[in-house]
Amino acid sequence: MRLWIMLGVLALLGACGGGDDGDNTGGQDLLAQETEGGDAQALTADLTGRIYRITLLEATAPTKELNKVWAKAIDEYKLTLLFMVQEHDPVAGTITAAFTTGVSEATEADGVYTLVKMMPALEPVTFTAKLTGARFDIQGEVSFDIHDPTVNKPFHVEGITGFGIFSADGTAIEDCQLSGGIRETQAEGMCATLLTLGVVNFHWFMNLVHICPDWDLDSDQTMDAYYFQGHLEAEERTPFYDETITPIVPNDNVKVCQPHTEECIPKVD
Ligand SMILES: [Ca+2]
Repeated sequence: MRLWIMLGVLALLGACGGGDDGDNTGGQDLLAQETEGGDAQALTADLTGRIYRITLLEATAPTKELNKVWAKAIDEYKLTLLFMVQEHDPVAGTITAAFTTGVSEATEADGVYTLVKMMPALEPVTFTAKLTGARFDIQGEVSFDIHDPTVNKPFHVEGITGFGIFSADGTAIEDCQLSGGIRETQAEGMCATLLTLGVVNFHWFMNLVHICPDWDLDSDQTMDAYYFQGHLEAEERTPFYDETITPIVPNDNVKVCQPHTEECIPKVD
């Protein structure tokens, strides 16, 4: 199960009324959480060089309906998202970290998947975070590229803000809250392989299910991006990490859709 299939399922669920309505307010909800979550535990570990694989990804907007599908893909190592701490400066209270989409090699026996190796599939994006105890706050806004074999290009998530909390021993990220946006123009040229529809233009699909841009990323009073919000957990998997960049093998079937630039029609209740 790939990410875009999951997003497709998400959209379908939303279209069928199975999800919450996602009363989005841009990054305001997250900023409120950031303000409240100040009681970080102590951090006793040096984080430099540690690699974390995301083991839980749960959307809180626009719907929660997809989280079980994500859990399965992560469990099977088909969805590999990685945080890497490149430098931890306990005196300055900062970390320099990187994010990338990776690919995993795993074995399966009786339905149980065992990781063999992980490799980055895209050049990691580096960001800095302020460290308060075991809590890190991403400084400014960052952009991540996420890719898997079911899309024709990485989808670019920008305007990302958020925070997370390491376990005291540094072997896990116990909670991380993130939000960001995907521009409508990115979706217009994106072909995605959806579980029920095959290869379709993602913008066409979003319009089909009346999910319209709900975030004004460039503050020009016109909605231009889809707002996503969620939280994740991660565990350290440093011994299984290979720094060799291993691009995801393109799926030729994903390249056949046409651009779709029609205007989104919001759903009328
Ligand atoms: Ca705008």
